[in-house]
Amino acid sequence: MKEWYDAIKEAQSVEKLEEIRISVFGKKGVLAAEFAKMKSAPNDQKAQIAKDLNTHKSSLMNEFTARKITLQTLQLQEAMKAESIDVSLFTSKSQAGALHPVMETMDRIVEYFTAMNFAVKTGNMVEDDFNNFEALNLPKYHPARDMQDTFYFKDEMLLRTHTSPVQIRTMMNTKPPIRMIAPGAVFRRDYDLTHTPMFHQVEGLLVDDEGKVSFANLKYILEDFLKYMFGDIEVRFRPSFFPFTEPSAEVDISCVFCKGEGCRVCSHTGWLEVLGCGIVDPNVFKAVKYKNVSGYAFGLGVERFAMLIHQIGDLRSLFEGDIKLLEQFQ
Ligand code: 2U9
Repeated sequence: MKEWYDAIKEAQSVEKLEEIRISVFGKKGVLAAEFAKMKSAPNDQKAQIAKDLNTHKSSLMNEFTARKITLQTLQLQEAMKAESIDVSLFTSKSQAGALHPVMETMDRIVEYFTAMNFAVKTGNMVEDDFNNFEALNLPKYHPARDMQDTFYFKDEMLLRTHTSPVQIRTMMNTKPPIRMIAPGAVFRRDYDLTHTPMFHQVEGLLVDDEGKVSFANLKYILEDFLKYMFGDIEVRFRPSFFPFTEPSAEVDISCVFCKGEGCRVCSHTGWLEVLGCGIVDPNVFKAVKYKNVSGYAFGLGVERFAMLIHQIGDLRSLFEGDIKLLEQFQ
């Protein structure tokens, strides 16, 4: 019997222990065989043999149960060890997406004007001559219409050179008053350090049906808007010319790089040009058949804003899809 006690004690796995259980306690096991042998023992010894065998049987069962619990506990510990996760381990950085700086800047601009109750309108990138030029007081001979500046299709169709056709179409199918912005991509045949053939604009238009809009209204909102975008800066208005506004102005902010001291970016002037604006030219209202109204309009290039906000030196880097640049905006 001793060998079976040893076998149970030394069993190294639950499976091995089960084999031993069958060999010891099974129908054809050693205990059954010993009980069978007892039948042929002398009668006066049978009681003692049976007693001894039953003592062994319960001792072996105790050993077996104890060993089984030990082996099961070990097995569980092994499994837990193998399946555990070390949360302190380093992992490779996950790739998170981010808005492109141009779109982020556009969203911020749109956010300001929607808060000021401007409606957001978009249109088509393929436009016709009337909506892109004629209605905006850019008559047939105007140099801006030149093949050099505009992408033309056949039948006087073209890629819009500004988002202004959105305002024209809005005025053609809506009565005044109007308070809207038109954000979107525009196209010009230009490619150098500061120009790309596609860029984004946000243009604004406000039309009052009582003829009460003044340049002071325009100055106020643009100054407030530029302070929202660039923080603590100075704003100045310079007289300028656009075919669709009269009077017109270009708007400068004090240089965000040198705080107006003068540096390479502002060509040592201390000022950066960021916007064009003006009072809508009467010829534009004539083209859309608006009478007795007045309004102001403005336009800006979103890439230029993004570059000034994020201190990006080369306009073209915004279009190269360079992951190293984009990762900085996560
Ligand atoms: C309507 C009437 C007037 C929109 C305007 C500008 C001045 C302007 C430039 C800024 C940088 C174009 O992207 S840019 O190169 N825009 O200076 N835009 S006034 O005037 C309008 C528009 C629509 C019906």
